[in-house]
Amino acid sequence: MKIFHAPRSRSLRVLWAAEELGAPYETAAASFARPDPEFLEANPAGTLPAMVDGDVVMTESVAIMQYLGAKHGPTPLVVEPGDPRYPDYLQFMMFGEASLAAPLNAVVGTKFMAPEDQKDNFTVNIIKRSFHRRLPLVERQLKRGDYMAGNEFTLADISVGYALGLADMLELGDVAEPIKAYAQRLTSRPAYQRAVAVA
Ligand SMILES: N[C@@H](CCC(=O)N[C@@H](CS)C(=O)NCC(=O)O)C(=O)O
Repeated sequence: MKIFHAPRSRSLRVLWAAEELGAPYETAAASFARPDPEFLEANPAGTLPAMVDGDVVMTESVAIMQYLGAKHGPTPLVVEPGDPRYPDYLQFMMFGEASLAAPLNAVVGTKFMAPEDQKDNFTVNIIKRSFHRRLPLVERQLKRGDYMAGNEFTLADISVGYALGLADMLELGDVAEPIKAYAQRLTSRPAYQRAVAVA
């Protein structure tokens, strides 16, 4: 399996999941600013990640994690339908990208590419506020267990954990103590440490 990767991009989710699952992979350095032909063939949209596994080509980080979980399972990292934790697992798997990380792309673009006098703008400020308004859902979940789907770490935590790390990198502001402690639990995992060290 080849993963097109750039440090700190959403391909980190895929590397992290692969490390947790013990799934073998190789990486190819990729840039969405200057995509090379091999990367564009795997993902004509030029977004990261892209994953090629034989005839399988996928480009959505959360979907790739689920593909890996199914391929390398059964594993406690995946919660199956029928398990009482399944609705939370499903919800936070999606929430991490759709509600938390996806809107932050506009913040990333503005922070790194906007002219100085356009960095502080109405849209970006709304997105930052709305990120913080969504965090109470994470906080409520942490009152129910140590992770998003109960007391065991699952792939849903990689989905949410990546978004929390992205917000931190963008200096979006302080989060509540339980969320800080949760993020710390996630980033201290050996599999995360191995994934984040990949260049
Ligand atoms: N929903 C996609 C989002 C992919 C995405 O936006 N990736 C970023 C890097 S973290 C990117 O390639 N941005 C450049 C662009 O949108 O052109 C996923 O979760 O994989």
